[in-house]
Amino acid sequence: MTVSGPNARGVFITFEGGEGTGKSTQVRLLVERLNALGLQASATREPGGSEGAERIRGLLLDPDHPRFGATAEALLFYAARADHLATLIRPALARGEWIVCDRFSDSTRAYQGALGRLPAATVATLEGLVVGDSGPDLTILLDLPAEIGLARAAARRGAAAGDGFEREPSAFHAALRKAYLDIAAAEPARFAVIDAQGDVDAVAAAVFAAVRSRLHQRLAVSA
Ligand code: Z5A
Repeated sequence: MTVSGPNARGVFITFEGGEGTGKSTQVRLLVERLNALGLQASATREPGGSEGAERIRGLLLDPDHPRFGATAEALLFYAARADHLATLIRPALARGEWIVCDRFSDSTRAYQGALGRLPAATVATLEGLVVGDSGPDLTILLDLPAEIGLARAAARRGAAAGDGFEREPSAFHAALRKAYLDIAAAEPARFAVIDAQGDVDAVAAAVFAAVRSRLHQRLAVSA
């Protein structure tokens, strides 16, 4: 089922949070649940999600290259986002579909803005230019003490080399958690903050409860 009538634009949900907080896992589970309800929903991710953006992802997350500075990173993330929006997100929303995205603009606000010290006004200018009125209807912030997320990500990675973000010290990841909570507190109508310490099923239940509570009119189902 797609969305029709006065709410012809689809629904855009983003997941945010630090490393290893379970975003990819929960994006997949939410899309499966929406599809099971008969809704046309797809998962995507940033950086990436479209062919051009995936190429830029390769530059940004190259384990053999140190991190670019915050300005270069913001421009690259926004170049990728422009392609992702133009080729995948906006067309899907125009068809009335649901898009569930693993990271989006709030990642740039947190990583390049708050942590990279790029002025908030600069990040806001890029966001206005590229995203405009195509921002998310709901953003789920998966909140977890940094050390738990880092341990989960390290266990999954095994012996593989981490990228430049994963090699940041633990103080970086703790500051990132606070930055995300500050961003969410400034926009409580858009954000749902979920405690991600529970097991996968418990977190998935909390995520769906937030979707149902915030988007019940768009869901139009009794789940
Ligand atoms: N970045 C940026 O700086 N600016 C931007 O604008 C954007 C991004 C868009 C992308 O990294 C990097 O780019 C990211 C920010 C930066 N840097 N970092 N760090 P990525 O896409 O490669 O990785 P990530 O976004 O950080 O996600 P992740 O590390 O892959 O983690 P995750 O998606 O949140 O978690 P997961 O893969 O679902 O789960 C991790 C492991 O934990 C896995 O083994 C799961 O099975 C397990 N897991 C999941 N949930 C649970 C629960 N509930 N309990 C126990 N174990 C669990």
